[in-house]
Amino acid sequence: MECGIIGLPNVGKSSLFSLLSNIKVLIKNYPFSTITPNKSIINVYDDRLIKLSKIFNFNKLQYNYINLIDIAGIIKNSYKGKGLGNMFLSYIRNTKILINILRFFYNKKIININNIIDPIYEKKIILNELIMKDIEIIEKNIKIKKNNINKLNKILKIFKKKNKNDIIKICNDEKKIIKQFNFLCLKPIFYICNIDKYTKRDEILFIKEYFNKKKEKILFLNIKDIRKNKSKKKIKKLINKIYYKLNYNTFFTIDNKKKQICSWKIKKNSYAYKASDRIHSTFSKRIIKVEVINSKKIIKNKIINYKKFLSIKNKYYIVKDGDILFFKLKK
Ligand SMILES: Nc1nc2c(ncn2[C@@H]2O[C@H](COP(=O)(O)OP(=O)(O)OP(=O)(O)O)[C@@H](O)[C@H]2O)c(=O)[nH]1
Ligand SMILES: [Mg+2]
Repeated sequence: MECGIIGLPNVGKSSLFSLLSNIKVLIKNYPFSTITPNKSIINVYDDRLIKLSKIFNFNKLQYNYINLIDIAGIIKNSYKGKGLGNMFLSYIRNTKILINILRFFYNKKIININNIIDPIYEKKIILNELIMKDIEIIEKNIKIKKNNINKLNKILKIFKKKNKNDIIKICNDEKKIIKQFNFLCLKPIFYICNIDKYTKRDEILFIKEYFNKKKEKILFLNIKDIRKNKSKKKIKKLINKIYYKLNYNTFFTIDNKKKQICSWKIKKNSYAYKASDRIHSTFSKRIIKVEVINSKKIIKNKIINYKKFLSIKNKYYIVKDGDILFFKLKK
């Protein structure tokens, strides 16, 4: 699974999942209503795809998608087995990216296991659980391993200080050693504050500033309200927003024979050879060059015969969002 929704119990994780996936799931006003995770594939609507298909008169379109999993609530000491125990952690380990929902709605009828409304506090609880689980793994390895003990001890010391920037730094320095661990706290997290009509503007600004200072991504959503006034257009927009917050870019490929356009997602700022790997795992070894035109140019000028506008780049070309790529490969 690629993207996990995490957070304290009863904060609206399943509500967001249901909104994005259009699947009915158990949404109840009690903690731990989700036990078995909900999973779904979410199509990422892209109007460039429609516009391109009209210009080229193609009829086969392939949208991008996000593989989403809605995971059980985490509480203090979950890493030791409290609440629903450790189960959720193995699901998190199999994700690449996390959305952490933070409660910022005041409705007193909805059980709040914290008794206070404080997104920063919630963020810290979750991050702490992830770090604690990582610490447990490092300690286990120190016990059973003979190699790299000194380095592992050094890493452990930094993890115990629980400063995420320092953790990221040591992990960058010791890439080779830490690779095997797939640490939970290193997964990119994007935060969603679930607000309601009682959440005040200045509170939102305060939280926004806090996250901005830390260079962390945050979005404020009234999930309940969006669910009530379900507008397809709004939901499509929201999925798009989340897609870009998750640090993806889109590139397109064209198959003239099949009359097909495909969209592909890649991490922002990826090289062309990485993009070619998305199509087939042997491509990155065979790529010689890539021909590029951005879809914006085609759409703006309604260019059907794009061939003379293609620019030739090498395999280290950094793919831009909306690029149409033609990979030239060694036989
Ligand atoms: N007032 C208000 N209630 C909400 C909002 N979002 C969710 N709820 C309510 O909060 C309760 C919990 O919602 P869920 O989506 O099940 O929360 P969850 O995080 O998946 O909970 P667990 O699976 O138990 O961890 C439900 O009664 C929802 O209707 C919101 O934005 N405002
Ligand atoms: Mg749930």
